[in-house]
Amino acid sequence: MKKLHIVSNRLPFSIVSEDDKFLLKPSVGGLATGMKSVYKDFEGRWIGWPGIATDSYTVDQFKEIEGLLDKEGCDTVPLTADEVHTFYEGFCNRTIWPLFHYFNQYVDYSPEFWESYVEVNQKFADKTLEVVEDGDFVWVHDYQLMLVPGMLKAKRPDITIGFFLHIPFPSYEVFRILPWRNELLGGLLGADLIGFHTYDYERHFLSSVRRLFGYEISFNQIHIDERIILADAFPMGIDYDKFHDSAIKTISRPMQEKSTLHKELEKYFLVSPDRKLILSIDRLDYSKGIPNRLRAFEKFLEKFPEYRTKVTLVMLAVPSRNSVPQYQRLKREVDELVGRINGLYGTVNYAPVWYFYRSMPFENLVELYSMSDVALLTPVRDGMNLVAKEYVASRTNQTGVMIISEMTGVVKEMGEAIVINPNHESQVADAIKQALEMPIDEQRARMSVIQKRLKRYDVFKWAEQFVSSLKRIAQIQTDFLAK
Ligand code: GDG
Repeated sequence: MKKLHIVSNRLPFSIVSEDDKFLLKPSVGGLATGMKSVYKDFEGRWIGWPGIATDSYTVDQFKEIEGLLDKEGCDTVPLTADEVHTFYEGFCNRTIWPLFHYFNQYVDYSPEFWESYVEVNQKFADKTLEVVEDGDFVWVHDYQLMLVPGMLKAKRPDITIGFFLHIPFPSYEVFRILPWRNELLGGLLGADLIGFHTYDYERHFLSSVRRLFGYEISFNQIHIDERIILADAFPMGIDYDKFHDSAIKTISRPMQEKSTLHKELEKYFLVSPDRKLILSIDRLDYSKGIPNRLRAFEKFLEKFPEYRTKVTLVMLAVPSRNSVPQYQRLKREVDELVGRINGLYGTVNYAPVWYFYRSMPFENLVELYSMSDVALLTPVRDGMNLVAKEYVASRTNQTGVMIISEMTGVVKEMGEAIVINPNHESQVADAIKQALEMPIDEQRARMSVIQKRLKRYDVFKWAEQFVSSLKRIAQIQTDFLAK
């Protein structure tokens, strides 16, 4: 049987140590959920980094960790602390991430970051080559591993390789800025199927291929000598039922069994029945547009004073990439803005912004989703934005209003939401008012349409469709060579 292997920067487990023993904690993220449904069915392996630097452990300890992962079907790519710094924090998060999110001014062009990216990608490719057998399928994920498809194809032209990019692919005028643009593109073209969240990203990618390499492209197929490569859009979904069912459970739980957060939220509404909550959840990342969101909320309170003391913005910002200077600066900026707004409009029993700088357990996340009247998501760039989909899935009575940035991938599936330009403060302020005043019938009409769409195309469907396209391209390739 042909197997399907997954290659991603992180394995779907994190390592925890308890009483001198190591334990594996399964990840609950969207990728882990979607891939589990795929790689178990195809008896493949998952190749990736376990999230810890080898230098922090003894050889025996690391062997023990590898052994535990092996039992779970995972093959470990070990990285040293230095590699984590130059590859992951370096080229991935200080070069590709800002460039692909249109933050040109943040891009670090250090050649040592690039060299490390090549070396580490080679490590991932080598580990994968140890695992693959004749005719197998390999699915490589995301911007950390863009060279891996090319490295695999060079050694094993017989395997079928898929690649999925979770972040935007920028327009050619931005992509061309990168000194190593040809190498990255060449790496991607080692894949037989290249997937993006949206058709726009696919179009940007094809335009870069055409302009940098001049290959023949017909519709979404690239022809290179004897090879046919397919580019396509696969908007990633979520585990819809998991969010929906958890929200139902959360709401129907008796008061004494509710979490502290839930009780606090209920108290907030008790003070005055016309109080409203606006929710925002993201990693603390400059692409997520958190400062502009806060400024727009401040504008809203300034423009519509009747809402002061009645509306609270609950803002969960999950710590992320703290070692990168731009993230440290962003943290200071957000702290300052929250302080300013609360200082200006707060009263003894009212804080305009509830700011949590931490991550929360899944249960609390669902409580926030299901108890907030409005979701306000204003990324200045975002490949997809799964939070938006999770909010929708958690609205069990179909009320709630989504305000979503036009710069996200998810907006393409949310035409019924209130769509805003995240840089237009007064437009966002007006959108908040519109959302808060939207009649219940209209909320339900809009929400139920989005819900149906997201339920139909969930993360399992997404994975299934990618894999069936991968099989299809393998067949097209075989037929083409047989002609
Ligand atoms: C990248 C792309 C693309 C957040 N806070 C907590 C928590 N989360 C979970 C959410 C959601 C996930 O993290 C965030 O996903 P996003 O899609 O919103 O954003 P990125 O992390 O930037 O993801 C993005 C995605 O890849 C998939 O392709 O959509 O565009 O940038 O699932 O629920 N989970 C828990 N506690 C938290 O505090 N448990």
